[in-house]
This record gives sequence, structure tokens and C-alpha cells, in this order.
Amino acid sequence: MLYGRIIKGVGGSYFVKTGADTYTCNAAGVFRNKKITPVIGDMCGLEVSDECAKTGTIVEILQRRNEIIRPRVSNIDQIIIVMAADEPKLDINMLDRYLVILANGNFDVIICINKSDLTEENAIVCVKERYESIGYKVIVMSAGKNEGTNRLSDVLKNKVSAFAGPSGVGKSSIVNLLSGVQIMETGTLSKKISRGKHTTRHVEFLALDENTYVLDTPGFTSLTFDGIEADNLQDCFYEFKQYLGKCAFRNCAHQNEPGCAVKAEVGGKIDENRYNNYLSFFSEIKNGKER
Ligand SMILES: Nc1nc2c(ncn2[C@@H]2O[C@H](COP(=O)(O)OP(=O)(O)O)[C@@H](O)[C@H]2O)c(=O)[nH]1
Ligand SMILES: [Mg+2]
Ligand SMILES: [Zn+2]
Repeated sequence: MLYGRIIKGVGGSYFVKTGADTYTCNAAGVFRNKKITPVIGDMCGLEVSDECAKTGTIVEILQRRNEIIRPRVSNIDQIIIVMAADEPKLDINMLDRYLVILANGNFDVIICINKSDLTEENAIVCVKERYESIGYKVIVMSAGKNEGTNRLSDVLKNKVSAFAGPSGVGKSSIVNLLSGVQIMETGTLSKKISRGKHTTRHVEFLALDENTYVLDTPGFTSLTFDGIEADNLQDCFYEFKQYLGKCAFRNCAHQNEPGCAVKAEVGGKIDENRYNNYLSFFSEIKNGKER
């Protein structure tokens, strides 16, 4: 049997990449009966029906390492959160929101600040240092000027990576640059908003080489804290970790409780902006729950 990765789905057909070849496959009836749907990213076994036409049937789906919903993809090694240094303005609240939603998953999270050409270096350095001190890898680059692209390529090498981030930050531009072809549509913010066009619609892994895949995703659009309890939010702020369990109250929510070990570090080891985002997300989750 041949094994490969599902890189794209169209209608009921799946495109399975096995080394240098791509087979157009349907899914065996057995999956439908078991209510199993193949997911983009799945590693699968296929039976070839026509070697010349490169068609086949998916007969086995290997255990998924992880699965993400919206977009529904599996077996992701890492998610690259792309933000722009400017245009749109670097939104730290939004960045922290992504970091919380993607925290504690079975994949790595990397921060990429694109459009470095639009701002002074100093403006990004402090943001870069802040997140690096928490333990995140931060890549600063400009797809427009093709600067810092190698740093990103090194991180992507031999991995399956999905790009996430707000619209207009340059995700598709980056993917185009890496793949060397204008494969994804790009567009200016104003065009996108006015026409709703130029957005990335389909879900497809692009092979940069046989072991390196990237996904320019239209998804991750829902930035609500579904599935995250207020009490667990503290675990999504990794820099809090070493202080947890050291507060005077066992159930400390790190708001205004006396003897809070987290709050004692704010302005010192814990960045004030991060802490404020913690507070605002905390009340957002609490209020959402009450509704
Ligand atoms: N100045 C500058 N513009 C960029 C850069 N990268 C992308 N852009 C522009 O930003 C706009 C949005 O890019 P796009 O790739 O469509 O963003 P996406 O919505 O995240 O996929 C386009 O007009 C790009 O040409 C960059 O590094 N510098
Ligand atoms: Mg795009
Ligand atoms: Zn506390």
C-alpha cells in the first residue's frame, strides 16, 4: 500500500501527496459507514486504481497527532501567528488573544512580525524581547522587501506549518514568497473590506519541498475563548507558571487578592500589558459564561 498526506479536498475528492506524486482519491465506503471523514493533513494509506491517471482510494487513515477545527486540519507541527509591524497597526491584545487560544495544543506556536519595513527597528525590538523572554520564538521580517525570509524558512524546514493571523498582515504574501509562485491571492486591506474578495478561501497545504508543508488559512477567524475556562486562563500565560501555587489563596485568580504572587511580579518579571490582557480576557470569559 502507498502512504501519503492529504493536502487538499475538493468536493468528495482528496489530493494525496506521496513523495513526488499526487493522487486524486475518493474515500472508501467504510469511512462513511463509520462516520469518519478524512481531514486535510491526514496521513493515509491508499490503493491505486489507475497509475497513469494517478487516481486511487483512501483505505486507511493513520492516527492523528492533533486536529484543529476552523479550518479543520490535522497533524500540524506548528502554527505561525503573523502580525504586521504596521498596516494594520501591531495589535498586542490580538496577538495575546491568538496565543491564549492556541496555548497548550499539541503543536508549537511561533510569532512572526511581518512588514518590518514599515516601522523603526526599535519599535519592534521591545515586543520581540518581551515575547522571547516568555519563551516564544519571534521572527521579524518583511515579505515586501524579502528581508528575514531565511529565518522563517529555517523554522519551517521539514515541518507542517499553518499560518494564522488577522487579515492584511501578509500571510499570503509570505506563502507566495516561500513557494516562489503567486499561488495565493493577496490584496490590500481596503480592497478586501470593500469587496470581500481577495481573501484566502480554500484550505490547501502547499509543499515547499517533500517534507515541508505550509497552510495559508482563511480560518482561525473565531477569536472567542470557546473551551477555555476562566480558571484555566492562567495556564495560557506561560510566564505566570513559576508563580502559580505561590499565592496566599489557593484559588487565587490573580485579580486583587492579597498576597498574589503573580500580581507581585507585574512591572517586573511579568509585563504589564500582558497582565492587563489577562485581566481583560478573564472578565470576557466570565461575562460570556453568565450570558
Ligand atoms: N510594506 C509591506 N507590505 C506588505 C508586506 N507583506 C505584505 N504586504 C502587503 O500587505 C497587503 C496584504 O497582504 P496579504 O498577503 O494579502 O495579507 P493576508 O491577508 O494576511 O494574506 C498586500 O497589499 C501586500 O502587498 C511587507 O512586508 N511590507
Ligand atoms: Mg491571505
Ligand atoms: Zn494570585
